[in-house]
Amino acid sequence: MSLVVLKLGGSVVTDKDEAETVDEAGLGAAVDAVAALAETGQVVVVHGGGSFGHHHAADHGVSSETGTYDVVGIREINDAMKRLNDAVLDALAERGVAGLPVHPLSAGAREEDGSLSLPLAATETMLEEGFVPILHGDVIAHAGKGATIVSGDDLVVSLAAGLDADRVGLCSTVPGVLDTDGDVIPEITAFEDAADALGGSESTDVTGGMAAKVQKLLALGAPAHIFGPEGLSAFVAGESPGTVIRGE
Ligand code: IP8
Repeated sequence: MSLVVLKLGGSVVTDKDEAETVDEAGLGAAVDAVAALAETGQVVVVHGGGSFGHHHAADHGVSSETGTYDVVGIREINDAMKRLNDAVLDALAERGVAGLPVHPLSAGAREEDGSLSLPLAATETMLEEGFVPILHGDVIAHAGKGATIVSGDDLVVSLAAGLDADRVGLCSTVPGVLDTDGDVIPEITAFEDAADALGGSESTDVTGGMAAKVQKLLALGAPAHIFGPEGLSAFVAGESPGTVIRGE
C-alpha cells in the first residue's frame, strides 16, 4: 500500500495574524485532502505551528537554535501545539478519519549537533492498524540545550526517510519554489537547478528557509512536492502541482 507523508503548513490551517486562531476554510480543505488520501492508501500528517506555536516560542526566546530550560515556557509552547493538534484531529473525525496524535516532545529528541532522533514504533503501528498519525512542529528535548523547536519540515524528512514513504507533500502558502522572476520551478533534481533563486548552498544553514528545505528534500528517496493550497486536490490525484524535488 502506498504511503504519503503530508505537511500542512501553519499558515494554511491557522490565521497567522490572530493568536491561536484556526483558519476554518483552510483546515477544512486540508482535512478533505487527508480524508481522500486515507481512502486509497496510508497517510501520515504533520502540521506546522502557525499562530499557535510561533508566538509562544518567540515569547520564551526559543528557536531551533536557542534552547531553554524553563519548564513553564516549554509547556506553554507544547500545550498550544496540542490545542492545534486537537483542532486538526476534530476536523478529521468529522470526516470519519481515524486520526491519532503523536506529540514529538514525548516521542523524540535532538542530539547535540541538532540531528533529530524520532523513534517510529508508534507511528508505524498506528498505520498498520488503520489509523492516521498526526504529528506537529513542537518543542523537543535537545542534548546540551534544554529544549529547542523542531519544525514540521524536519519531522517530514525524518518520517519520509524512516518510513520509506512513496510520496511527500508540503502544502504551504507559497505555490512552489520560485525562480528569480517569481515563477514556479516545476522540477528540481539537483541544488544547482535552483541555486540562483535560493541564494546558493552556502546560505542554507543561515537562512534555514527554502534553500535548507530543498537540500533536505533532495536527500530523500521519494519525490517531494511543494505547493500551495490550490494544489492540494492535484496532489491527492497523484499529479505534480508546484515544484517536485527529486533527488538522484
Ligand atoms: O511551523 C514550528 O513548526 P513549523 C512549531 O513547521 C513551533 O516550523 C512550536 C513553533
